[in-house]
Amino acid sequence: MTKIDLIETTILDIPTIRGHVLSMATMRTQTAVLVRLRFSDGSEGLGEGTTIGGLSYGPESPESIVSAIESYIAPVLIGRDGDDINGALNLVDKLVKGNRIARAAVESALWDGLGKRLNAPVSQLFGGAVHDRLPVAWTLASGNSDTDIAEAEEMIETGRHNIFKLKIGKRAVAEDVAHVARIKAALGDAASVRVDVNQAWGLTDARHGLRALQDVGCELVEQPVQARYREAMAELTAGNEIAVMADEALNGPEDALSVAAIRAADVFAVKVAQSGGLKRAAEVVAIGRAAGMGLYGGTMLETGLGTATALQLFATVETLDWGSEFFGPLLLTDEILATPIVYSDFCVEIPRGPGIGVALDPDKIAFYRRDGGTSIKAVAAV
Ligand code: MUC
Ligand code: MG
Repeated sequence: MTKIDLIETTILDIPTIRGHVLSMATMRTQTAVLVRLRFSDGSEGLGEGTTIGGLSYGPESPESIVSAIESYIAPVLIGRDGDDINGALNLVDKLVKGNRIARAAVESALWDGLGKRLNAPVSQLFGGAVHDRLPVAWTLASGNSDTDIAEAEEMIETGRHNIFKLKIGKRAVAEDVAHVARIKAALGDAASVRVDVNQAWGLTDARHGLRALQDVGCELVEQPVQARYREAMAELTAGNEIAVMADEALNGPEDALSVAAIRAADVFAVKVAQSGGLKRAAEVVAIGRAAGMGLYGGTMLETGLGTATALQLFATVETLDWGSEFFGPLLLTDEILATPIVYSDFCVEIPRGPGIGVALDPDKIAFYRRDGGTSIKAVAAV
């Protein structure tokens, strides 16, 4: 048996290349929780648990991710068989409710470890990759229309991105619509323009907003109202041609089923972390496919590590009608991977190699680490 000997968490704070202005917070730093598992045969597994804007995006913070792993997940997994991922997930599901990002980070490290021991990419463990690259969007969120236009034009010219997600919901609806209209008019048919409201609108604002956005050539609206207002999402979905995407409303397969059942969206933004791990994200994908939902690979703006993890899963998904947004590492001022993920021809490449397919740069981890990481060891392994 390959035992789990050690579970270690490390918090990293990495500056962003510019302020990332969202309806609920402006990010100038991204904070990632790295999880390292060491197994009795000397192999290791890496995972990442990352959220956005502290506690402003959702119910977990970097600090709560560390505490859930340190106090509740690590103690029950230490000493267990590292190859028995389903056994570990069932146990953690029983003992830890919510805390999906924390659970996902540990699960990712289990898959990475297993893949490395088997000398197989994680995509192989999920049935095999059907893509070697995925279309990848960029988020325009500088808070200024002219800066956003210049940024988008450069992205198109350099072949990096031609799908843009605009973060709106902070200003009045009419101002936001004018901002989207200006950007769409400037970019024209060279770009797909979409928006993410991050739950900021009430239903009345959303009714006006969706109609107006549709008229200015915006193709999709992500999470216009609060996640819990599923009937409102269903009304907006049924009442407009513009696609409605569920993001914060999708916390795992149970949510996927409820959203699909009342058609509270046209598209699922499937996120590994928000789903509660790779397996649950695969279940969200399966429910979405069965319900005829459009699919999109979503991000929590992870570093290259979490991004590579998600790429391993989404490489196995045949139909990603709306592409992906796995650009997290590009929003950061520095790279923490030994070899960066490759972006070219408006796509992101799926890393090759065993496990998640990437390695960390130890100097960068030492530079960006915040005090307060933890290490839980098996008594026998100390
Ligand atoms: C979100 O709400 O989708 C994804 C891209 C981005 O800029 O922010 C995230 C979060
Ligand atoms: Mg979103």
